[in-house]
Amino acid sequence: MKKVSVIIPARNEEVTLPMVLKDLNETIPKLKDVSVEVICVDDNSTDATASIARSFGATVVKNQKGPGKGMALRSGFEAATGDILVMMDADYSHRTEELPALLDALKDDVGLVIGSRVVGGSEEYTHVRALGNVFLSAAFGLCTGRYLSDCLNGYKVFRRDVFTDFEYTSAAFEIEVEIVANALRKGYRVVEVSSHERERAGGEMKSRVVRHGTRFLLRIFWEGYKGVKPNST
Ligand SMILES: Nc1nc2c(ncn2[C@@H]2O[C@H](COP(=O)(O)OP(=O)(O)O)[C@@H](O)[C@H]2O)c(=O)[nH]1
Ligand SMILES: [Mg+2]
Repeated sequence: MKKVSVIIPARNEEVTLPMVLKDLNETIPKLKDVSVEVICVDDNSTDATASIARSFGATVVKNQKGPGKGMALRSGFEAATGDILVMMDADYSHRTEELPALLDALKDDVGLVIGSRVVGGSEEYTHVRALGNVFLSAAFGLCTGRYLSDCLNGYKVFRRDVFTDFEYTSAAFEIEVEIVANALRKGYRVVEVSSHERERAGGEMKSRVVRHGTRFLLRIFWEGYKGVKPNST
């Protein structure tokens, strides 16, 4: 039986984390032929994030690497023991009921499944964020030759070796780009399935359009420069 690790990075998410974990605990029994562990990566939260995670039965991992979603995810991936890694946000924007479809799509030579908000829609998008996402996804396609509608979405499912076979360096949100590039380098097929993003249900958004948009773009250039053909690094 395959094991699935669900990794949720969470910094000061006491308002929304209970909703995510409640839904997840309802979805997990419906998943067929897999065992599941849930890992919440806390990051010096000053609120009840860690204790809430424990109260729902999740394992709490402390991110010791430094600030940022990328650092948090890398800490969580290192602690994960599953064959399949799932990453989703703690702000209730990703729907656990979509998880079966994302997991189903990870078959044959598919190594990474991305939930696409371009197909499923987003309540979180402002015009600026929507435009930025289109621009950055196009830039990823131009730099790597693999055109995806929503490579930046934080709802992803991938095979363990997409993480373990590489030395990750992303500190913040740009880890989204690094994961996709490494899946391509493994020679895996990358597919997208429809995903509908809800608006953050409470708490405070951590991403900033200009700062993180710039980091995304630099990372896209860097990954394109390194090349994404199998065995190119
Ligand atoms: N542990 C940890 N989680 C973070 C950090 N920065 C962002 N996150 C988490 O990453 C997820 C996405 O962040 P969010 O503010 O919703 O940005 P969005 O991607 O623009 O929607 C949330 O679950 C955040 O709590 C961080 O520095 N540490
Ligand atoms: Mg969010």
